[in-house]
Amino acid sequence: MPLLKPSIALTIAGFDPSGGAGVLADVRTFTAFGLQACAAITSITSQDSANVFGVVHQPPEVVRAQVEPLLKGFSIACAKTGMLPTSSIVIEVARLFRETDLPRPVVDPVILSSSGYRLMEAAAVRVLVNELMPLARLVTPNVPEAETLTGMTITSEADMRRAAVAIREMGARAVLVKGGHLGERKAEGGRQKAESEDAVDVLDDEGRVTVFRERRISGAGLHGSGCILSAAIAAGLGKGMTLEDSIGAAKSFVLAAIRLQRQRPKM
Ligand code: PXL
Repeated sequence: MPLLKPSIALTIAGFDPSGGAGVLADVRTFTAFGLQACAAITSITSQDSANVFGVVHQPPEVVRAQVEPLLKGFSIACAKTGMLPTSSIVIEVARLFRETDLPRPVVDPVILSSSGYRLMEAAAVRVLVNELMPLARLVTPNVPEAETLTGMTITSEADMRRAAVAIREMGARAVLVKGGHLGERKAEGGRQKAESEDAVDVLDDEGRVTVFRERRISGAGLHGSGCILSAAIAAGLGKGMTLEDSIGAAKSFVLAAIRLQRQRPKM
């Protein structure tokens, strides 16, 4: 019987040597979903699972040079972008998606590391909005990223819905605002206790809104969970699943990763 050719998934993202985030997390996720993984690196970071110590961003032509041979040799079923640190890299990556038959990517707008290190230049955020967002199948900001993108303050599920609409109006076809950070803020503030028990993500897909609600795992913050989620969503799309089902499966996968991590000794 002929072997089925695996579908190929592409990530364009940063390199985190600890493996928690960035291309290593993406490749692991693609592989877990049964896809063959390809990766192009935008920045080499130096970090452990708690802190970022430094970054060396790649020139845009080096990013392009990594992707171009893949376009010739492979048929890519799905793609995601992660850390795109400079305006010139965002412009180059947008050109790649605009000018080739790469599938519309899942764009994870990585701005800050969980420890607060800036992973994207301020000017590059506007370029991402103008150049890459309109090409995306889905944009996946967490609450602080959605606040940066919109200039809004987000403190409730209603705010998340409004932010999703605002980001769609900037040109994104679909937006998933991830509410994990909202729960943390509320839990810290001790207000609205009942709502803080739930982790809420809001999907606005061309105006169709779906709310994903789960019990919040306190202190769940898994380094790289945003990377894993966006890679898993891209993987679902690459396997022909709907966006909604891809997000549902991706969320289950991230939850399993959080539970697994809790059983592991700290690095
Ligand atoms: O989790 C965001 C993220 C994405 N990509 C890379 C990172 C991080 C966080 O540290 O290092 C490469």
